[in-house]
Amino acid sequence: MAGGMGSRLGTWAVLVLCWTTALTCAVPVGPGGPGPGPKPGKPEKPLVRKEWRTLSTPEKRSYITAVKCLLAKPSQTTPFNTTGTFSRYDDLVYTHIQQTFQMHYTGHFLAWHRYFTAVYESLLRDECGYTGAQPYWDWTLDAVSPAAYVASPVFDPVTGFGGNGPWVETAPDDPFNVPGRTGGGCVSDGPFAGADDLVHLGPGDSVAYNPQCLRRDLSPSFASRWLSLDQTRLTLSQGDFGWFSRVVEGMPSFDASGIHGGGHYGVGGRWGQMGDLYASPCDPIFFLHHANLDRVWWSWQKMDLKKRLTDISGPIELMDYGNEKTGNVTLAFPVSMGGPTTAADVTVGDLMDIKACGKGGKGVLCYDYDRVYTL
Ligand SMILES: [Cu+2]
Repeated sequence: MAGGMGSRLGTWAVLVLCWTTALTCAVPVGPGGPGPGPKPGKPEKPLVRKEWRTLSTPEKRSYITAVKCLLAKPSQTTPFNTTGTFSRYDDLVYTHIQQTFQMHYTGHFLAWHRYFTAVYESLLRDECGYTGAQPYWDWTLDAVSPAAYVASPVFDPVTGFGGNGPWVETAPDDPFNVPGRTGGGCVSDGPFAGADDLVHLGPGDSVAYNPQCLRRDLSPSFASRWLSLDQTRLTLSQGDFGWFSRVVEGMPSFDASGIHGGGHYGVGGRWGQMGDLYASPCDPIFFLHHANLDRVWWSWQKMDLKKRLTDISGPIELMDYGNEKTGNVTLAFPVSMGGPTTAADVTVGDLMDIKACGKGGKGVLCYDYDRVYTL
């Protein structure tokens, strides 16, 4: 596969650079409030998350309508900072950008994104009248071939999120040239096409107001390699959480992407927001991809649930797999979505059980998946 050492070194150089930058970014602490979090006395039944293609056309429409509602509602970030967050949707993107180098390649990567996706789900429901659950994208169904990938119902122009952007040239020695990329320009069909100001933050760690279109750069051969059922099964076959999480996340190299990078670069390629480590939530497909990664984790947990509801490890600091800087994440490790999302601060331990529901007022998450993966 193309990419090789050049992409590895280039990505690493940027990682180190951005890591230094991220250290100067303060993370606002949330006041707690609506969204997921302990809701004493409120009996809850888990929402059941389903695969995108199994939703009815009206269900798909109501989800997209709620996403567009979040994109149109004003940001609540203003009291916390004076950044370029414009929409309520941007509040989540902002949180992701600010914490990028505190929660990727760490032990709490999966827990953090589990909470992030649940907060998004509750914003759609609480603030935009959506009545369903967050859908997921089971990319293993599409990764059977590059042609099947491009034809995914997720990219459908009428009942999905639209597809690719037109081809954008890249220098052949560009270290971020995703192997087999096919687009790069503004998404040209579907519900998010035609808006040159759908995205307001990024690229990279910039939180200045920067109106842009939504771009995609589909990389079908790359996606069919990393999002395959074989790769997913390899991930699920890991015996402990530390290795499971590492195989999900892979390494910052196109030769070792894992299922996480498979979805990001398979959709975002070189130029699309999904390929941007910081600003990737700008593409609404982010949340369907992360819901499925969460489903992979839940599938893995369910294979030995009692044990795996408490199995957590992995570094507190980015890539510190040898624990040379600090120790491992534990169940007591704090997870915050930052002030603007108004979601309560929780711990990793609060995020281990997706069906915690009421639990004497202490349950944070309350959802389930209609189907899980098995080995
Ligand atoms: Cu992320």
